[in-house]
Amino acid sequence: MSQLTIPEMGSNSQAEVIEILIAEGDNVELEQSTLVLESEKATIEVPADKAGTITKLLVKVGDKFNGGESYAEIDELASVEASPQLKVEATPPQAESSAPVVAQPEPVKQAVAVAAAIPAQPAGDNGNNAEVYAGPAVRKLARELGVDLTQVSGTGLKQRIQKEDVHNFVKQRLQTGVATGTGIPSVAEIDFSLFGPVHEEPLNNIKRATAKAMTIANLNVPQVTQFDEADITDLEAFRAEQNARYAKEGIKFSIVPFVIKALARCLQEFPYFNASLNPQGDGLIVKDYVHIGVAVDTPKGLLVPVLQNVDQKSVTQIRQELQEKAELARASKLSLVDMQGASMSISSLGGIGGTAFTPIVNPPEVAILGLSKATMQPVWQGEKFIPRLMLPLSLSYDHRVIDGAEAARFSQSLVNYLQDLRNLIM
Ligand code: CAO
Repeated sequence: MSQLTIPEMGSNSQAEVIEILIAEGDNVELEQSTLVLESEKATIEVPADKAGTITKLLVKVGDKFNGGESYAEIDELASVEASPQLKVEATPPQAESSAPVVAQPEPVKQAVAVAAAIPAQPAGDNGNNAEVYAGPAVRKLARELGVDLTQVSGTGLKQRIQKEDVHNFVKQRLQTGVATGTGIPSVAEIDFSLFGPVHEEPLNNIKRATAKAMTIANLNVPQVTQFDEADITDLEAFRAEQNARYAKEGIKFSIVPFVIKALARCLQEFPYFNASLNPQGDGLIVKDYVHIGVAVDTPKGLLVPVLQNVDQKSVTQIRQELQEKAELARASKLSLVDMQGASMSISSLGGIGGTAFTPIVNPPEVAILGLSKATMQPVWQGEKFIPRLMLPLSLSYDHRVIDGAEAARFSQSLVNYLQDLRNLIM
């Protein structure tokens, strides 16, 4: 039994296996590409130095080689051994027709010349694409774009697949997707003047930014809304007391500052609500601060100033800050810094009306709380219905980060604090 070996690379740096093009049981020809290695400087295709049937793979993706190591056992059909010739392309990949220009150690430079001179050899992707003719740069591009090379027609010599072929394939797929409704189709353009008089108004900057942010949010975040109700009858009585107490100073508390305070406590209890997905989507950035954004309806559109460190502030301080920030928002005087860094946001439509709604999570936040109008409801108390003031809560959350059960628990915890504010000091 013989072994396939990695040719000497003449370099001190290691190369990592990024693709295995053969499988056990495959018949390989001399010079057929078997592995793709990636070093700091180049992507390298390793040709078979013997022909035969692969009996055992000794390699896996991620393994690192210096050159000279065995990577497969082979039952040889032919005894003629070829001197190993690496096919190398520089990173970033160069055009298929031009030789790479990065500085390479001597043996590799020779191999580049050989690779540029010979026509492309058949090479497969994980054993599935045995008849695909493509160089490493094209394969790399296909991997990055998620293209299955067996579906791409090559326009190069001997149907070799070029980079342009991959780009054209992607372009065509996108167009086909739109035509068949499998992509994101744009809304049909309609000439409304056919139906009656119309006029056009431009969107201001705030509305345009909101439109963009909402599209990004809806396309990226799989969201669910959990509905709940909090009995705020006692909170309302307390609020009325405070309003009477501060009436001379012209200070008035709405429900919102109390909800912000209770929400801050929930964020501490449920840290994944105070988190963001990392850019790779494989981890969470959990925040130790508690900042809450509050959506403010302004004549120019929606703005969301952020109240910082609300966990460390009293309801009185939160009320004061909310009033100031809402005034700044309505006067178009908020700075960008005033609107950044929220842990999560609140959108209150309670002053207007409605029984519930589905607020849209504003990524990278993972949740948003909607408040609707509190109304007197008959609530069953074991023996009879009694009138209670019920506040509707609509909690939208990013289902990639938060499970439904966790959201229900978060919502119930908020209900608990709002029903009895004393829980906040426990
Ligand atoms: N139930 C019943 N009444 C409510 C209430 C609720 N949930 N929320 C507020 N109210 C009452 C207030 O107590 C106040 O009544 P009084 O004048 O009799 O005291 C009145 O409604 C108006 O309140 P407000 O809306 O001016 O003040 P607020 O503190 O409740 O809210 C703010 C502040 C900034 C959140 C609010 O002014 C605002 O802009 N809301 C709109 C937010 C928005 O557009 N959201 C949609 C974004 S898209 O998701």
